[in-house]
Amino acid sequence: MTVVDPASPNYHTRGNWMASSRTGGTPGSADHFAVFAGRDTGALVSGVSLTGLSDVPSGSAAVTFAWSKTSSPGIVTFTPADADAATAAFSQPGVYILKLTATSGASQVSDEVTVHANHSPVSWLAAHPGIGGLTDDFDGDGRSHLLEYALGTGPSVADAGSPATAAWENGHLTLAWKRLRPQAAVSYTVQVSSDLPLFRDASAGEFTETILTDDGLTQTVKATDTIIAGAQGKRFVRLKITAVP
Ligand SMILES: [Ca+2]
Repeated sequence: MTVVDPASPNYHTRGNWMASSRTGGTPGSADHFAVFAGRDTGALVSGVSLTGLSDVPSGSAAVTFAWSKTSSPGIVTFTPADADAATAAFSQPGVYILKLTATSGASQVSDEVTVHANHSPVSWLAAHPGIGGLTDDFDGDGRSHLLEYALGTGPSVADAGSPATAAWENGHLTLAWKRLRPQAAVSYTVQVSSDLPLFRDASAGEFTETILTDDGLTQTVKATDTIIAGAQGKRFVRLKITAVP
């Protein structure tokens, strides 16, 4: 099959295609000026890469870009603030709404992106001066500072009980815990055992994951065992938390 677009005879040439924000356009020819600030993402406060995209009708004036903040619990530093590709660093954790404005002649368009910025273990320690290092336990509650960071709990307030809650639901074992939103510098792995004390990481698909709550920075997540309890011998479950270098 041969498709010919008389309005754009070079449509088949690499480089003549443009991102389009709507269907029905002509290849190689943007029908209106548009900008995309990128997909919402998790990040560390130390910085995140932003990649803006723009769609510009041929013959338009040169495009300039400007990053700014729409909603922000802290200070945002853009490097540089006048390019579609930039990095943003944050003065504190929080949910930030950033805006990319593109200007071409008298035309101006903008788009927003939401960034969920969390501490890294290092910046978390810096925000809690005097408590020691990641392996210390300042409040003596049995949780190292790495665990306090990963669970979103306070290093100066003794926490009671287990940070992960095991339960029995409709014949399936479940484990629920609070975690930082993805892209924080820590990983959470469900481990299983049928023969204590030996545990192994759960296989892909062995547990299904449900997010119960999400406040923008932390989530409560529940992992449900796909195996029906009683269909095999004993089964134990636990949570492993590891710092991601
Ligand atoms: Ca604590």
